[in-house]
Amino acid sequence: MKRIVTIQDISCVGKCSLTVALPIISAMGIETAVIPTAVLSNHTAFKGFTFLDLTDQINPISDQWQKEGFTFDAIYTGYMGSAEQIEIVSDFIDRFRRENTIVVVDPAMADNGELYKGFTKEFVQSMRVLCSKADVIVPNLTEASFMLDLPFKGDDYSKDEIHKILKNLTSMGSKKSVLTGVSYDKNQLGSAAYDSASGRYYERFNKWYPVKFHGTGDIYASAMTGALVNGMNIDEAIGLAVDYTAECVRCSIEDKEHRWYGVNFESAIPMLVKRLEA
Ligand code: PXL
Repeated sequence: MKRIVTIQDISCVGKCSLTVALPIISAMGIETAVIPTAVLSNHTAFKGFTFLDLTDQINPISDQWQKEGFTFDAIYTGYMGSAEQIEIVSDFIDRFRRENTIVVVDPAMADNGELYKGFTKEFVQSMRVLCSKADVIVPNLTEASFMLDLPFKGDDYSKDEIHKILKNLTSMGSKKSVLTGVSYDKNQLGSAAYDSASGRYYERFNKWYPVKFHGTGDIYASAMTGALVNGMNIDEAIGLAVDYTAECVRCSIEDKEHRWYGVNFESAIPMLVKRLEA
């Protein structure tokens, strides 16, 4: 069985980061090891939250894992609590990366044109350095704009602009870049990717639902990472992640009692599993 380690916070309520990565990647038939970078009562889009930083646990866990000889087919990082934590996670990648390890970095730090609570320009700079180590990075358009120092233009991007952004993202050092939240018309939403080795671009779309939900970026990145580890190429992986994320949104809209803070990713798991069997 393939094994992924995912390194991100655990928001105890909120359906994001580890509480979606763990079930989604497990459902895809992949063992999922975790390093929680922080424990929050709930994610930071709520008015209040508690935050226990676990930075000082990362190196002891890594030392113990090296003694045990654990290896990983992929290292997938998400929300980080601080620049110091990013440096330690960067060392983790150096210690555990082997020839075929897929390193996926989701620079989860911003959405809708704004940085999440507590993040600064200096943090963005640290995230650029972490992204330079990745095989694949998965920013949304807000995160890409912060990392490339570009104005965020909402839904108003042409295909040429998206291609330029994707290419410039790989100039920071990753082999491939994936952009989420891409739309060229009001009926379709999806993502686009660039492979710097081949110079090829890819894009996949699904229905555009006129609602914004929290946590879709983490769901997308988890499904895409699982798909890559299951042997899909980047085109297939972004296609599966787009379709699964759209299905999560559809299920949430259908559920009249859906909670505002996350999507009904659970109801869409059968679709994800079926697609892997196909
Ligand atoms: O979904 C990204 C995310 C992850 N973790 C925490 C967050 C957020 C977004 O707000 O607050 C703690």
